[in-house]
Amino acid sequence: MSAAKTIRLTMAQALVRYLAALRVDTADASAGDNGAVPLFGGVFSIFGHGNVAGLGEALFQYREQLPTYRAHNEQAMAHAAIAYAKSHMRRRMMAVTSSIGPGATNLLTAAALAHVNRLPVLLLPGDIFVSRRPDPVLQQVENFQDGGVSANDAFKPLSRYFDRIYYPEQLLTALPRAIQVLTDAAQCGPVTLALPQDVQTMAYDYPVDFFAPKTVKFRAQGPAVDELQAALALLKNSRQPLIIAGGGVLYGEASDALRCFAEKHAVPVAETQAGKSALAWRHPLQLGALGVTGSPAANALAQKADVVIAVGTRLQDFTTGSHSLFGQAQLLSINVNPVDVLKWQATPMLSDARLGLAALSQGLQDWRASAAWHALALEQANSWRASVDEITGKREIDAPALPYDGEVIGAVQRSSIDSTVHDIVVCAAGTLPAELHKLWRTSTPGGYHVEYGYSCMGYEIAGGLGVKMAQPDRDVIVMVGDGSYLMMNSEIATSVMLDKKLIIVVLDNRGYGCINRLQQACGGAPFNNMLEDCLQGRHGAPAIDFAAHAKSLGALAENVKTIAQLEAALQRARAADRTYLVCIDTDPARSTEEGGCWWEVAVPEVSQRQQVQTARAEYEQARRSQKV
Ligand SMILES: Cc1ncc(C[n+]2csc(CCOP(=O)(O)OP(=O)(O)O)c2C)c(N)n1
Ligand SMILES: [Mg+2]
Repeated sequence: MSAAKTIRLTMAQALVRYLAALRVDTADASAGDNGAVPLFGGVFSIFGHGNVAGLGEALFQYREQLPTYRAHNEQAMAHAAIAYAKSHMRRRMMAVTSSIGPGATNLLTAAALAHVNRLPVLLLPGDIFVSRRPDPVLQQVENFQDGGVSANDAFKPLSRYFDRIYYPEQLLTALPRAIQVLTDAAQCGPVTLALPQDVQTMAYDYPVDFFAPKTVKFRAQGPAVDELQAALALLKNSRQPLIIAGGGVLYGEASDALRCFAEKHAVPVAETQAGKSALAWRHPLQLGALGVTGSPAANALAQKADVVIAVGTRLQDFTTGSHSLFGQAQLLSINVNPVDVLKWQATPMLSDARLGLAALSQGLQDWRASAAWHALALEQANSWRASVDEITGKREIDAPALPYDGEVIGAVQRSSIDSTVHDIVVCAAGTLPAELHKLWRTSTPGGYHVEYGYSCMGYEIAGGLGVKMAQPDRDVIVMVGDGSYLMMNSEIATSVMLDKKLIIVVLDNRGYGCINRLQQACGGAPFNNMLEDCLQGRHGAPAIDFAAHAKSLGALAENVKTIAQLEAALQRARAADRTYLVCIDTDPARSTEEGGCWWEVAVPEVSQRQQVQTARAEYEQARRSQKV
């Protein structure tokens, strides 16, 4: 037997060569060989010691096959990479590399974000020397109990797969496992490969075959026969069913299957934050958003439903109203993840969303929801659509009062003739996710991109960059509060540098408006949220000029006061050749009253404040409606 052909590469070179060789099949045959495109759209990198000499050299060598992008903050780079993958429905992704120490720990928040949202990202933090010869190196966290621990151990609870590459040969097993997790629907999430800086530079004779181009397959498995039978039995007895569409519907590319199921069986659909855009906003059975940020239509039917079909959802508290929303419903759960499928003591159906819905539909034959339920759903959906038009509609005269988020959303959507087809809105935290969940209208899967698993302030602009990199032909609209903007905005400069145009709409209400309202709803005094309620020195809080700030980063920008001015500014933003920011002053007190439901936030049991005591009593009362 002749020895396998080998090639001598450093560990870092082998890693990059392997990533660059991976392909994924896309429906688009014009994309290249058989419609296959690189699985990795590129690598975001900020160099420092721990990655510049080793991995940096390798990335330079393979820069034609695997482009390297530079940004300004490691967390933001990872946000962009995660958004890129989300926008590709998890079929394409990016890697992110950092130096050791602070560069690495800056990635931790993003790792958690990807973990919660089940989104793939490959994190490649530099690590301390395996030899330990120069210890302690600059930025090394020294653990006195365990010599093997570095700052990168903090990634362990935040990664779906973690490995530290102590020896170059280890890549032969670590990389296939990493890619498996990144491309597996059930396990999908962040993968961290910690790369000690000395090992990055060590050479090894790798088998040439290891780097042969491979096309990654995304498995989709249908339900087991017994689980399908149990699900059918439950549904056939149901008269008032409701579907919850979660992110799994989008990631499973099950939008058509969902629509066919809903139409054939007369079952209305409500959407979670991650699932919004699974069904077109104007579909007659589209009830809209569900839960704490839900529409009156969806929440009313959730309370009356006898069976809730939860498809591809984690059932987080915003969806279930902290377990208070589904009055008497039995849950049927269709999910690829064996943990998710167990939640709520559901009738479990471990299955891909598309295959699961198709199998159910076939087994149900001509079963339909009751005619009265169907009629109620159509009527409620229709009436909510009319309310959305009303809430977001054009005002005849610009009122002297400050506009609120719902009116801004309306203006943004009016600023394009085909907003529901062409735009992708990006958001994550603050007042806006609730408003957008209720009010944003989209007809295309992925037209709504709100990170509400981790709801991480600072995701918005960096995430928008990743979305634009994934969908360069769409208008990417980042809607962001002043608080989130100030937390992380530097990738505006990256969007200009990479010519990835964003339209950024900042809603400046002078503070953390949503938390201020939450604080008072819990009986608290307005304290430490709005700038005016914070400790201040001689100069008070500065009047922040968001347009000037964005301009200093290379964007075009303007500040406006009224909805009419906003509409005019958005026309300029749409026509602009680069990232364009429009900032509008908004009302911190107002939010859309229609819809919503209870959300459990613990209120102090004793307090000197009467308002807190009242809120506590209401809290205890509300908890009685929780299904435990
Ligand atoms: C990184 C991070 N820190 C803190 C929070 C808690 N939080 C959620 S929204 C919010 C305030 C957001 O302020 P802003 O962006 O101005 O939006 P607004 O509520 O005023 O509309 C805070 C502090 C968070 N979600 N993420
Ligand atoms: Mg604010």
